[in-house]
Amino acid sequence: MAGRFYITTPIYYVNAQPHIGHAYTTVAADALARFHRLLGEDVLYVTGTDEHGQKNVEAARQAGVTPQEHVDAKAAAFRRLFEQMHCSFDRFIRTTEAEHVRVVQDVFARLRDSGDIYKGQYEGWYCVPCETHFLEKDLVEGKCPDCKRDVRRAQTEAYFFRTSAYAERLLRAIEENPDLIGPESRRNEVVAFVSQGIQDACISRKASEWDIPVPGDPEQTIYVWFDALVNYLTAAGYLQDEAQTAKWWPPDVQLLAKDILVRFHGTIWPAMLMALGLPLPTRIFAHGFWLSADESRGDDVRDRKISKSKGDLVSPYETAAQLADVSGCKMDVAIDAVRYFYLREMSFGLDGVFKLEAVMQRFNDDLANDLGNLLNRTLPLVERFNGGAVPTPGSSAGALAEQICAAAEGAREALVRLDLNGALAAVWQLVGAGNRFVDERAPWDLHKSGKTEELDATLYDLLDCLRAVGILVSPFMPTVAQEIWAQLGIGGYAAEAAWDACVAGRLAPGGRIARTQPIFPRIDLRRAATRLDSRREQEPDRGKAGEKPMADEAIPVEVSIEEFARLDLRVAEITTAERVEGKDRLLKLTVSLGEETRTVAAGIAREFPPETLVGKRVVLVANLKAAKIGGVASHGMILAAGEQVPLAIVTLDRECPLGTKVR
Ligand code: ME8
Repeated sequence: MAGRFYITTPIYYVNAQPHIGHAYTTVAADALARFHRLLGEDVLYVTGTDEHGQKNVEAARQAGVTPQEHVDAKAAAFRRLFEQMHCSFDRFIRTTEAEHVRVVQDVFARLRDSGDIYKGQYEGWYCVPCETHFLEKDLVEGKCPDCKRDVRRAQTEAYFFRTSAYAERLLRAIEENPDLIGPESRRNEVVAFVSQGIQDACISRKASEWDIPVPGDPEQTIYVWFDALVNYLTAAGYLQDEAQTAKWWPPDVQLLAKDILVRFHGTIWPAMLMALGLPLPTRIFAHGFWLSADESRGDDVRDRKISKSKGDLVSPYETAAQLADVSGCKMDVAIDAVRYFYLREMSFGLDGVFKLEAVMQRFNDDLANDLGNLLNRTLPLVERFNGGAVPTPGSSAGALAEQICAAAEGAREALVRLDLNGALAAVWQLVGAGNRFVDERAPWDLHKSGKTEELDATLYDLLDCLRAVGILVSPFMPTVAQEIWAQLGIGGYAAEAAWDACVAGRLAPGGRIARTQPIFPRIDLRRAATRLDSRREQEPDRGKAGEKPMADEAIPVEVSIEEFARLDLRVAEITTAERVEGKDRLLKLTVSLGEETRTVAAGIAREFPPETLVGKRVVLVANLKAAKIGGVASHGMILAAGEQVPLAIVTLDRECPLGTKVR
């Protein structure tokens, strides 16, 4: 009997906009989940959102909504993105769900009863943005070792989890199960971290309105990380349904990136499970980071990973929209192409660099020239030489049987090892073999010389190969797989086929193909570059950059308060201002929002000499889509009065902290 497969992603903080990094882990998990469904396994694939923590209270206050309204909207944005990215999660878990809150409190109470959680004095350092406590020795040059920001002294009564008691057992478990933590380089980091001696983890803090109360102690709430890690148990039915828990626990694969491996998923998490007497996950795998193109050099990649402040890299959906725009393919196909790019471009486990140009290049090379080409060559041949019907194979068919088996076997082995791009490489070997087969067999010559049986066998083999390719690509590109099957005239769903059907000869003869438009129209890369540039310029910062004033009719007569609230206006200080060569209206400004610094282009150079602007407190539209203006990558817009010509910069009439919301 086929087994079961439980796979998780991290649950994401709702204080960021969902971006490529979140989509990457969730798409990777989706491909693995879909693969295991094809193996006939019962799959539980869980993703979701991490919604407690004081930052949400602050963000909600600034947005003028309740914390619950705030996290509801943010969680919906994550869920929407993952659905748009064709992720077939079985459960979207949110830490504010009542059931989860109860499980967290029960787990806490159990561990306190067993003595694994105790009350003590906490003395150390606290990083507010990371919501993490650190010991003196963990700080890097006196700053937070994770985000490198200032930390503050913290001394308070708190609950501790006895992580230290599990260090030896954890090291033994890692040694005995080399697969437990991967890849190897990351496993070594965990071993080094645990071997140097781990401290007990502080897992509570002074009560706050938005976090989960410590059961029986109104003075304390549970630390967000403890709460978040328990999600994996909640989703498996732990302390809710014994049969469910027995079925799903432990997870087969837990995916995350390297940022949250060593301390959390590699140490506290397995120690918590040991303390609860539960089996450890089979594999915890930390992949690398997506980096933005201009930041890919150097050793320390941590703080250069792609994050919410990085303009057009933020939205995977936008990447797909751009791809659909320049290629003319369907949006669903573009989304699959972005999924393909993510999983093919980056070796699972290493860092990768994101460039839209590279997405377009792969679209042309792998999807249009290889896969699309095989389909687009085969179908017209079947129309021309066999009236659009799947021929009867005859005894000489099966010439691609070995290649089909090799691809299915290679991809299966790779996917079991979590080598997603290795699996795609194996499938593309088959696509390449199919294309070579067309050239070698030259069906047009077989037709000319009247070799009907050979011609039929050739056409059948090609169609049958495409059928198998459809199944093999379906974990990565589910819509494309279905398009391929539809064009081959196969009923049913590629994604619901069986992996075992990836053997030659399973295509029923006699069916009719149904050729439509090419799935992947080739992109003219030169024209695409121009088109993308103009698309970027058309979008934000109209007027102020002085390049494209907004048409009057585009200004709605009325906006609702909700529409207005979508604007994120913030107090900012101009820290540098310089002219842009060759652009007499443009200034390149650096503005500080307190914790964050942005570059902004503003079309105000004629009216406002740069030296008069430095030190001015202004109002920044902080959530304006990033755009390249006159060669400057601009992340926001400062407000100024005046239609075509800026007459005055909007400033503040008294002091207030940088980053304060303007309403
Ligand atoms: O850490 N490249 O949430 P988070 C690749 N709530 N993956 C990236 C990435 C990038 N540039 N940026 C983010 C948290 N990720 C906690 C997790 S789990 C019990 C609690 C992905 O929103 C990657 O999976 O900061 C990373 O581990 C995760 O998002 C961090 O998400």
